[in-house]
Amino acid sequence: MAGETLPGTEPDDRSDSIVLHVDMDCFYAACERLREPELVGEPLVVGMGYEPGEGHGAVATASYEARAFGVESAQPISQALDRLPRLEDIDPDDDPEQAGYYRPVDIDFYKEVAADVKAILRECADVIREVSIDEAYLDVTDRTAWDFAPSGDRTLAEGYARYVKQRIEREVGVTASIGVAPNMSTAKVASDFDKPDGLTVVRPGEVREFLAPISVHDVHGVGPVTARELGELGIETAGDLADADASELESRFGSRGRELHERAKGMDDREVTPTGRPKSLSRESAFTEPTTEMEDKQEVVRALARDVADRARSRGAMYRTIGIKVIVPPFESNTRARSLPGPVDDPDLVESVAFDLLEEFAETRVRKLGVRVSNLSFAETDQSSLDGWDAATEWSDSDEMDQQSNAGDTEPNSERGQTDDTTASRSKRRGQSSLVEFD
Ligand code: TTP
Ligand code: MG
Repeated sequence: MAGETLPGTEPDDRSDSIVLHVDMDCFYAACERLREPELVGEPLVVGMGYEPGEGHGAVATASYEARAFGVESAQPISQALDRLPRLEDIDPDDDPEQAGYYRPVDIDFYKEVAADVKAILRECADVIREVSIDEAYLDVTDRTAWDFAPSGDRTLAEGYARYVKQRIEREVGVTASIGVAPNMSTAKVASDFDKPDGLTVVRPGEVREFLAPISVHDVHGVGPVTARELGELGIETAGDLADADASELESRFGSRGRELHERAKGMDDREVTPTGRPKSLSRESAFTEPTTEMEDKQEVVRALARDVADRARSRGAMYRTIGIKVIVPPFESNTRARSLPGPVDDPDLVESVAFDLLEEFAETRVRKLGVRVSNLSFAETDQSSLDGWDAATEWSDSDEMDQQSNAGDTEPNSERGQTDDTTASRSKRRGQSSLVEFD
């Protein structure tokens, strides 16, 4: 994106980004507890390749109560059984408090639960990047702010994260730990900071201080070998790494050395991008100062429309829905979209539909504008393998921009715009179901 500044705008400065990293707590065990509530609060081990009554397999996850007995992920079940005997195996005289429950992995059920969680996450964020069955990054920059809430010492971002967390717990019945930070790698460390059921917020000015005490093992990109080599240099924590001499690190570790140094300082300008094939293509741009001038708005929308249409063409994507997003200060997000009778590849049409939709905002003071094409179809047919993770195709069959605009009543800081198309954008075609790109 560097060097692509649009007229009248400046590229987004991401130091004010708000990224959530959501990681479910002892996820497989939490799923088992959903259908067997008597397991809540008990030591519980979920085993891969495990069969009831047998001793083979490996620990996929252990509840926090089982972890207290020394049971860990990837441990052989036989070793876990030494530390935490199975309830049905103990003698009647033995203390049942010193025994636990064992269950085999049921991945299909866990994917269903994950799909429910991710449907909520999609409603709560403009962009979501799922990284595994129980983990995702959310970009919520346009949904909330780093400002403090009027009543107290919490940021609006913290309140928003709390809302996301509560929705997951209330609607699905499992708990998540969430890290909130201005970038992905810090958010990841933050979600792990206070597990389970944690919420850790690292404000933009606090990143370096927050990271300083963590072990280099937990710095993104540091594996066991690098950690050992760093240890030999007396570098044990992210703070040590941040204070180390960058050129020395570079001579020892090559260009990675500089990268690790930056990560340790909390510098990470990666954008949250969705995984796999996009379900829509979009681009947005912020004005240096909010403006009411229609000419300025049109100029930006024209450039955005051209960019989006070019990208669709270069990816071989046809679109059936064209939409705009209008952010009114401070964070009121309005989306409008119109569907066409069939898929097209027509840059002029993107511009003219976007202009039409913009008319409604002729008098409005706007801070940011976006253009999106969605309801994509691709020239080649079966792209499902590009989706990576299976569940990605399960948890969204509707257009993200529409979802945003029709989001639930309790969503804070987001004005629900009306689209003039909601049903036509519901696409269930495999391979175009889940992913959205807003860059
Ligand atoms: P994690 O998020 O690493 O673990 P977790 O959710 O069980 O526990 P935590 O509260 O610490 O986040 O992994 C998510 C799920 O992936 C986990 O429930 C089981 C599965 N998994 C495996 O099958 N094998 C493994 O080695 C690990 C680490 C996880
Ligand atoms: Mg987890």
